[in-house]
Amino acid sequence: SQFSNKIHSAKMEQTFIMIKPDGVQRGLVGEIIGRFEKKGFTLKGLKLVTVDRAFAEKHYADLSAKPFFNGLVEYIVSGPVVAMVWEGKNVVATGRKIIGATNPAESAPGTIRGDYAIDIGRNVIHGSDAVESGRKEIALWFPEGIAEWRSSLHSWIYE
Ligand code: IDP
Ligand code: MG
Repeated sequence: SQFSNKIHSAKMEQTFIMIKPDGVQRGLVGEIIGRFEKKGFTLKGLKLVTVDRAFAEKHYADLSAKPFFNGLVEYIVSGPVVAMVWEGKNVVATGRKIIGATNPAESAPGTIRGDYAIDIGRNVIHGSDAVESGRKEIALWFPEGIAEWRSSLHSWIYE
């Protein structure tokens, strides 16, 4: 074909992305999904869910010793969130760049947190910090599994 078959060796990854309750309440769902879509990443899982304390504590288990842990859990259970799985080459690290620094005071303009957030405890969005934590988070949030499909745009996005 006119297209290289290098796509078969492209290092595909998956990441767990969550639009937090403030992002949902503020009407940022479409904007955020659009940024990942337009970049070229593939949506593999999507749902609107309200989680309970125990679930939020599990998701943020690594932070349980932090002084802000309780407030963080309260924040995450305060309303529905949009849970997603996105797939693509380097999507974990690139997703974190699209999201921006944890503290919106330090997030660059052009990033989601840089453009739409002010306080660290209302920073709109979560993204997995490594491929392995992504795997764990996807298993936690999508025990039912995720969609299996391949975008027909694949060869227009990957060389
Ligand atoms: P990340 O979301 O950029 O990966 P983490 O260090 O994993 O940042 O922290 C998880 C979440 O906990 C942050 O997104 C933020 O909402 C909250 N958080 C982190 N540090 C603080 C803090 O110092 N005060 C209040 N909330 C915090
Ligand atoms: Mg984190």
